[in-house]
Amino acid sequence: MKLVASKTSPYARKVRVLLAEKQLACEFVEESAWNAGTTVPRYNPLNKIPVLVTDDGTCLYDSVVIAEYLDPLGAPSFIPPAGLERACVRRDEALGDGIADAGIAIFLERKREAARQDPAWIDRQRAKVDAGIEAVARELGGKAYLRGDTLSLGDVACACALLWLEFRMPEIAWRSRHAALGRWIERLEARPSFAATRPPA
Ligand SMILES: N[C@@H](CCC(=O)N[C@@H](CS)C(=O)NCC(=O)O)C(=O)O
Repeated sequence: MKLVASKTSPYARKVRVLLAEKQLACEFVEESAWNAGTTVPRYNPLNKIPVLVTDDGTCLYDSVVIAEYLDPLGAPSFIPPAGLERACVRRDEALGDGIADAGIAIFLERKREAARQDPAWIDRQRAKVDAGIEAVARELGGKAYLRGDTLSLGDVACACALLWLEFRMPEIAWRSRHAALGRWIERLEARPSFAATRPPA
């Protein structure tokens, strides 16, 4: 299989961490939907990465669907099999992805020329980012991981989103307000899967 993705996308990093944790062989095809002449629409009509192309040529998007497909392909499992535990992990994943969505909306708005930027839109997205970070901190509490002692897909998604914020919007400085989140993310960053998927400087 191959993964069509950029090295900076938080959604792609979530998938790349899963691939690395499960030691699944996967070719990395570096692409961005924003490149002139991008090939991403060949794989995803929505022109978004990541896309996982299976060995029989099936294109899977988005990252939530890719995670669903990858989880049973190798140990350890990052998604509980059923019930409220599974729903909570998927909810935590949605929280992480939602923080990334709001952060990226701000990042893109700020790329527009200053006179065309909408401060009210930026504030609206920033409120989601801030409330999302607070929710991750609340969910973690004093635990090792969001769901207790076991690393789950929710931790991976939230960590990828928070690390993306640090990479693109360092002024948010969430670590300075949330020491427990800082310790949690340091443990995650020490894992080879996170170390191998750091965005380029
Ligand atoms: N919900 C999607 C989000 C994917 C997404 O927005 N990817 C960004 C890169 S970080 C992208 O390709 N954007 C191109 C665009 O919006 O045109 C997922 O989880 O895969």
